[in-house]
Amino acid sequence: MLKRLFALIPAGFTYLLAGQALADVEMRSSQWQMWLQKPMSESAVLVHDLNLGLMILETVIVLFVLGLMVYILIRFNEKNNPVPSKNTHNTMLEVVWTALPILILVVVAVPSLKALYFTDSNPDVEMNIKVNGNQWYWSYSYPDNGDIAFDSIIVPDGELKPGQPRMLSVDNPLVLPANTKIRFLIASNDVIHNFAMPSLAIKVDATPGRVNEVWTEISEVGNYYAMCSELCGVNHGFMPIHIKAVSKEAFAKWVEEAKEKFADNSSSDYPKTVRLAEAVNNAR
Ligand SMILES: [Cu+2]
Repeated sequence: MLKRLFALIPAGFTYLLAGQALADVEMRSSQWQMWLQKPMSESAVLVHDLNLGLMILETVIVLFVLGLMVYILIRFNEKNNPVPSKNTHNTMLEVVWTALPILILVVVAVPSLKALYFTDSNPDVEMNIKVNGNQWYWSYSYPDNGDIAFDSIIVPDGELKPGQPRMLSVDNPLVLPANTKIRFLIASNDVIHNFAMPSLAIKVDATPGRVNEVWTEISEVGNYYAMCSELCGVNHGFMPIHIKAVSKEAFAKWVEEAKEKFADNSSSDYPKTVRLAEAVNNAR
């Protein structure tokens, strides 16, 4: 009995380590996570650093205001200050408490606008991806790679394979080359959806009738998970986004396979209504 228990220990460690490794490699939230996902693109690093800087600044301001309030409560209460001052104005103080917040906002605006312009568009992109939101799945197409087009539909709970995270896995992930500048052109076929990927600092509305743009350069090969981030109807929670970042060579190989696999899909908004209805019913 004891021997069998001991035999289980290495298996347990392997399980724990595998779980840990999965949490590190797979870009999704982990249990008790208190901070952002690890930034995996230049834009994400910029946004991450901006967030950290702002948090520090905000903490200093909150502590300063709290300190002032505590001081006023103690120093100027009725017991400690029985005869109140009759002063109502102090020009110097008023100038300072108007000018200082303006100055802080100007200081904050500089890195904010820098990050905003950097993440918005990049003239040197190497390839484009069209992203289309649908109720309730995503369609992707590759205009620069033989116009491959396919739908990406959630894997229902009963059909999950080992290693596929629940509610985040899809039948056809968005395969992308890592270390490549990619532009996403994002639109919708019905209502407003939102194409998001926390570890790449992407969150862009997919709006019917207009094309929104964002770019990225994924820094590492791996699986990246997210979900539609705009409440878009009853199955909003069942349209995950799975980006599978691969090496440039593996991507070139995948493109050749995908051209055959998705040969019947004439356009990106080709609706596989029957498959979708099944998937949605099973996921519920
Ligand atoms: Cu949606």
